[in-house]
Amino acid sequence: MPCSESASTLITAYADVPAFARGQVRDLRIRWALEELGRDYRTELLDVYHPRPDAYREWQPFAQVPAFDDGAQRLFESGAILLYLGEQDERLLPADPATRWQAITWLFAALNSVEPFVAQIGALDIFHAGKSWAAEARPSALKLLESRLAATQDALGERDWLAGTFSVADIVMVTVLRIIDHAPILEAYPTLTAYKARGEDRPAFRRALAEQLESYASPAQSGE
Ligand SMILES: N[C@@H](CCC(=O)N[C@@H](CS)C(=O)NCC(=O)O)C(=O)O
Repeated sequence: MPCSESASTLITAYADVPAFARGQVRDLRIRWALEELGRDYRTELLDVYHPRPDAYREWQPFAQVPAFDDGAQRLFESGAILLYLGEQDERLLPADPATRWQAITWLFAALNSVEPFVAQIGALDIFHAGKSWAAEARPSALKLLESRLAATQDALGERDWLAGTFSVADIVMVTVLRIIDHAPILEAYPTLTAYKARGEDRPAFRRALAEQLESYASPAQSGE
């Protein structure tokens, strides 16, 4: 397992999270990328239930995870960290300029044109569950999300991966699509469903997910 106490690459994650967040926290993206490379990393585990130490904001201004430090760069934002890792290895970001720019374009599209709509549904369903205004807002939020999912599916077409070959864009898009695992939304998009399953079937993804889940201090509680 690339998780090693002596590794020079450090990422932040949470020591524990509620059940609904397990397998969703964005350190998974960085763990997945590092697993694809077989690169050792260690984790600094923070407390999600209490304000993060003030000093942490000097590294991650929003006091969120993940943050990244390899001794050369201290970074935050999962997309930027993935780009940085991709620059170092064409298994994450293809060398051919046309393919590389497709991957970068889709990385931004996943973060900026799909994730906000997916996150909106996640917030309404999970953080605001049971509130009448959330139930009222959901149909229009769902409609917007569905149009983004349809467009993504059309654009993916027959390809296995967004840029034609696996890249950081797929790490983000697959983890973005996982955010709506709690609801039967993606099943109306068979090509995207198969794409997400292809990503989740990669040994590096499975190792990354196992590492994240194993790092949590307490077993998942039902109803958390
Ligand atoms: N845009 C950031 C989002 C990071 C983010 O949302 N982190 C969440 C966990 S997935 C977090 O730390 N939430 C706790 C908080 O905001 O206090 C990225 O992609 O790195």
